[in-house]
Amino acid sequence: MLPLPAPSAPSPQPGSNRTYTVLDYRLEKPSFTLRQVRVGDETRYEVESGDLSAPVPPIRESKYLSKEQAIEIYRWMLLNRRMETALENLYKQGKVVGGVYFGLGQEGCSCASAYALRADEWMGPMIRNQGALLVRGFSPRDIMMQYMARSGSPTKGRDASSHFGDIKTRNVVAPISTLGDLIPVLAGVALGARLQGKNIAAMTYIGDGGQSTGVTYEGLNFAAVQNLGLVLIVENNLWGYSTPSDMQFRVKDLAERAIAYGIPGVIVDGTDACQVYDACHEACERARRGEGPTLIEAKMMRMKGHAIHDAAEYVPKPLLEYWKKRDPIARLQDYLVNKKKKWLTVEANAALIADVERQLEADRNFAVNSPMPAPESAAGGVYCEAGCHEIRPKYAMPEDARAAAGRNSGTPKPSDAPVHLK
Ligand SMILES: Cc1ncc(C[n+]2csc(CCOP(=O)(O)OP(=O)(O)O)c2C)c(N)n1
Ligand SMILES: [Mg+2]
Repeated sequence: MLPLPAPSAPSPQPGSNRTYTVLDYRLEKPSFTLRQVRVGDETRYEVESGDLSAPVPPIRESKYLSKEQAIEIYRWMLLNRRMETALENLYKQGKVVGGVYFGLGQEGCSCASAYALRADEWMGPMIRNQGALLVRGFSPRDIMMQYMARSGSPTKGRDASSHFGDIKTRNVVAPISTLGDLIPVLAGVALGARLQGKNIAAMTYIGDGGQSTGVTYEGLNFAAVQNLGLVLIVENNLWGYSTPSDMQFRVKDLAERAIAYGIPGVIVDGTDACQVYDACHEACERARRGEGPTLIEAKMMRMKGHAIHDAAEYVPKPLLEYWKKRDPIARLQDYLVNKKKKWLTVEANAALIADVERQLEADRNFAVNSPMPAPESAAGGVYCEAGCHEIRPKYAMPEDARAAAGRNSGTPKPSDAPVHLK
């Protein structure tokens, strides 16, 4: 097993002055307070204080992204947005089985974070991270078939919405609805890789609401003490269902929580894909060096209700208007085409958008015209069939098994379990 590196967070001596830093990539720091009001029988919110007319900040220059990479992220974000618009229409046509969850306003966070992972690394997305699924190699047709419970969907019509992954080729752990449970799972993935002799980044997401769960603490603390390469993105989109974040936690920034775990905490503007990428890239590099987890708080706004059934009447309209001006796709487009970079000509941008629409149209047609599962297949895939859970080491044989192989013709004994888990 690789030696455990020393924890990188500062450990002050008793009596010394404690100073901690939380890296903040943002170029603006929006701060609003909300007031709860009753309208008839309903609870709503109004903006009590904060500058709603603040100018939109520029995109922060990326330290790492090349022209090609920045354009590729922009394309994923467009595909993410257009696919969700298509899903909304499919729902309204009665073709979706169950609900639809949107990541509107969060595409930069989903796509740029997933883009920081290498193909051999792992991620566990949540419901709003459909952009991350696209970056990991699922196609819009997979996701649309899934929502319509078609037989060709990743779960072959067994589950609607987002409960699917791919542990064989795309290294995606299926989302777990119980908020926070993905965190120890991804910590375990990083541990598993390390036992096989490799430090990898294992990325997952949690919302501002979900981060309050006990399992979030347990999973992240475990990753911290074991120096596991977990990259936890706390998507602070200001709402957990209809509860504003002020009513969920007392800390100013959720990244402050990293201090108590003894790990780095970073804040980014979640509507700026370049900031998201840079913070995730640095966290992944840290993971690959075996230095442990990073908590990245991405601040943005959930621009729709919790799911399609929720009209989000409780959200103050001026706040929506404020964040609408910070649309992650419009900002990145402006950065690439008009303002700073001029990396895309107007014509090249139009061609890229047309190409995304063409792909989406083809995938939508494919998904809509694909069959529902055959009724007689309903009981299939419920129980484990021979070989369906064969789990092979992905990176190498575990160190102890390798040692055991040297000793006794390749068959590890139960007593060869990794030392530190005994
Ligand atoms: C442990 C647990 N408690 C409650 C729920 C029900 N639930 C599902 S989503 C949600 C709100 C989540 O808010 P947040 O974490 O901020 O994520 P967002 O929807 O804003 O992306 C709740 C309470 C759950 N799935 N799991
Ligand atoms: Mg939230």
